[in-house]
Amino acid sequence: MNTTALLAALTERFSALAETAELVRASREFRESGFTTIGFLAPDTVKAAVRAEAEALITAHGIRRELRLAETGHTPRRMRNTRRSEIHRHGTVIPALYESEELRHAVAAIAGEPVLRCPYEPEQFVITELTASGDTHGWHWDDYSFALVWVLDCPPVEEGGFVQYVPNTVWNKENPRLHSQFIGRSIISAELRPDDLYLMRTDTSLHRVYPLRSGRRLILNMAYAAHRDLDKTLSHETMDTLWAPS
Ligand SMILES: O=C(O)CCC(=O)C(=O)O
Ligand SMILES: [Fe+2]
Repeated sequence: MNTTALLAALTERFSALAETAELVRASREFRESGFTTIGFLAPDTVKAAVRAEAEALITAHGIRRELRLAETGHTPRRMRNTRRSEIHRHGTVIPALYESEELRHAVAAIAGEPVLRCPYEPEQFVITELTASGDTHGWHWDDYSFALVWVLDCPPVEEGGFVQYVPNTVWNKENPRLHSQFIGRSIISAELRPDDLYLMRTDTSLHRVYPLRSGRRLILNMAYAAHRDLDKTLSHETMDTLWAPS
């Protein structure tokens, strides 16, 4: 299927979704907890095309990262990534989906507010692969309000790779006080399966991927902004460090 046909399949799915119980449930869950799984948002044809492109890109342009980031309390990143610039240069489906206004409108219906393209290009989308025991995307917040994550491959929950989050927390980059965020708050864990999508309020949810014990995990993260993000002066240290060419 070419990109135009894939976008048409998405449009068809979105028009069938309006006001369905699934959409209403997801929207309520997202507003209550800052997280919801929304695998119903895309048809299998679109998911298969995203997976095929992500697999090809991570194989050809994946870079291994092993570092700790001071801005998030020295939490680890152990992963392989393909950055936005490579995806944009060598991909077709993923950049076209990111540009899709209809996709943003569908996400906005769940978020309950307008969903905008991320104004800082390097943060718009990234492919992340965890392959080795101990691989993780450690505790952090993101700069922008929303992440739409396409789960392309994921081991069973007993092997790790599920997502954990603590909603309604605030990121102070100069002094993240990571451990203090957990005191008196609950960590919520969500099981993910291949072909899931999830939406997270990533600027105010401290989140991580539970370290892998075995197996493999592959995701595409599409980041989106809210209007409030455009008024903030955001710095981009974690992303600049994380996605720097090496
Ligand atoms: O891999 C995931 O599920 C989360 C990814 C993430 O938090 C990020 O890319 O900022
Ligand atoms: Fe994140």
